[in-house]
Amino acid sequence: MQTGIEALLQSNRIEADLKIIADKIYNQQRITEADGLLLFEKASLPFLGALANHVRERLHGDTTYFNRNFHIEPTNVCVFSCNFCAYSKLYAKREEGWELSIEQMLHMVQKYDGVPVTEVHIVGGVHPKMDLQFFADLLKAIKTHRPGLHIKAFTAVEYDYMFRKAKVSVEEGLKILISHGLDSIPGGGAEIFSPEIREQICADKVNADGWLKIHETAHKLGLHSNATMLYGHIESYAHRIDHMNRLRMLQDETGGFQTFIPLKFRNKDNDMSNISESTVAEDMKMYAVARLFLDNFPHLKAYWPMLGRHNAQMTLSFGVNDIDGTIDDTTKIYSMAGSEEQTPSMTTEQLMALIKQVKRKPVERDTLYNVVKDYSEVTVAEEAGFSSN
Ligand code: V47
Ligand code: SF4
Repeated sequence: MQTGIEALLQSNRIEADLKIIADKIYNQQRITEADGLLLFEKASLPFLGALANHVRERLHGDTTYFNRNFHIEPTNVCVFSCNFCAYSKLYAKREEGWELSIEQMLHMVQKYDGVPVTEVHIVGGVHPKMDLQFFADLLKAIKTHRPGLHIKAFTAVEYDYMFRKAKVSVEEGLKILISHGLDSIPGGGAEIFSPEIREQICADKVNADGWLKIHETAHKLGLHSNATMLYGHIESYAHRIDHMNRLRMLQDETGGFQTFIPLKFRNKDNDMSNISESTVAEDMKMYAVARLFLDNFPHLKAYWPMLGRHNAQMTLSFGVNDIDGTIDDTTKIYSMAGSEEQTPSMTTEQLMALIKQVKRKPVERDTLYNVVKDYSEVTVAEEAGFSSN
């Protein structure tokens, strides 16, 4: 049993170690995996928030990015059976799901004719009949209709399946899709890389090495991509650090990642509903440690449709500089898993107000973080079209 003196010495040691980590951050030195773990386990939330905010402001000042995008989910039929997924219908039960044709998806794109969206985000289940040719044709149809629309499409899980089925290498498959209009890759499917967790939550889909290889190849072909991590279920802090460390190592090599997006596990209507969701304090800790550990990722995104808009607003004080920006309600993956955002739709003026309320500067970006419009001088009334001009 620990005596009072021993406990005091230990707490002094932890304080000294945390101070060393803080000095590293202020001196722009990389923190180690052990440092990351200590931050998760021992640092207070105000301490983490102050450090993460320091890094955020060094990188981006008050700028908080959002974009105007919409989602297409080609199908929710999936050959895989991730235990956390409330969205997919197994292929065997496909009559309960949806499967969109190229015409139907093109029609969804046409609905945005004249609307100043800059990106379409396409991601869905893994349907055996939707193959490489189908998706190449889809990309081509969208690009032909609207060449300026950035297509961010398909997770590494979808690529792994469609390339294996078409018997092409990752490089060959990506080159085909790029030649048909693919512009960048979203971050989904990463979950938690550690095999001991992956086996329990998503045993049958692409493993960590496969996921990383697809992103590495994409980066070498000149594409940018994002990375996610599904946190707050059965993983430990060490698993989270291991996940982020693998991403940090790949980023050192390629520099192709733009944004890290921690995804909070939601527990409604899935096979992991017995697991409680993380607290808001735990969510803020996650964002702060990610900002401090991933020193080579330019951006940290809070995906508000999943976190809820008010919690997303709070992350802006814990290292986050991007709150995505879905302006429609076409994404179902979170609402079906229990997010409070049942119809995830925010207008530009709502996004702007959310960001300005916490004294940050709203900036609309395109997918590659080029500035589309700086909203710092625009009032909410003007954006809503109520100005006298
Ligand atoms: O990989 C599925 C997650 C991801 C649940 O790159 C869940 O800009 C929480 O990756 N609770 C797909 N999360 C979505 C995704 C994404 C979203 C927004 C932006 C970007 C980007 C990427 O959704 C899956 C999985 O990790 N997910 N079920 C759930 N119950
Ligand atoms: Fe399929 Fe993706 Fe759901 Fe897993 S998370 S079952 S791969 S749709």
